[in-house]
Amino acid sequence: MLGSRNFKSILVLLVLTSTLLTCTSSSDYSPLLRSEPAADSVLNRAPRNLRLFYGALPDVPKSSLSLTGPDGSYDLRGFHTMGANDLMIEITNPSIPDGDYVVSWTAVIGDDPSVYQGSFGFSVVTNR
Ligand SMILES: [Cu+2]
Repeated sequence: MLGSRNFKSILVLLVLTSTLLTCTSSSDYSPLLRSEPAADSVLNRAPRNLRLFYGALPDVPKSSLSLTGPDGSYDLRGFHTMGANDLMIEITNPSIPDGDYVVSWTAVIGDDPSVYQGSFGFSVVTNR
C-alpha cells in the first residue's frame, strides 16, 4: 500500500509531467510557410527540386534538407537559397520512383538563433 507521502510525490510527478507535455505541444510553431512540392500533394511527375519558403531568409550553412522515400534516402545536391526567404536543393536522380516521400528540414531563420525543424510528405504517382 502507498503511504500518503509517496502518493503526494506521485501526484507532483504527474502534475510536472502534464505541464511539460503542455509546454512541448505549445511550441508547435513552424517558420515554414509553404513548399514545392506542397505538403501532402500528389504529383503526376517526379519533382526535380525541393524548395521551402520561410518567414525570413534562412541561414544556408546552418540549415539542411533531406528526402526519404521508397528507396530510402535520396541524394540531393546544390543546396542554396534563391534569396526569396527560401531553401532550394536539386534531387540528384531525376527519375525517382512512384511512392510516398518525406522531406525533412532543419533551418535557422533570419535573426532568430533557434534551430527549427520539421517534415512533410508528398506522393509521386506517374503510372509510368
Ligand atoms: Cu534555386
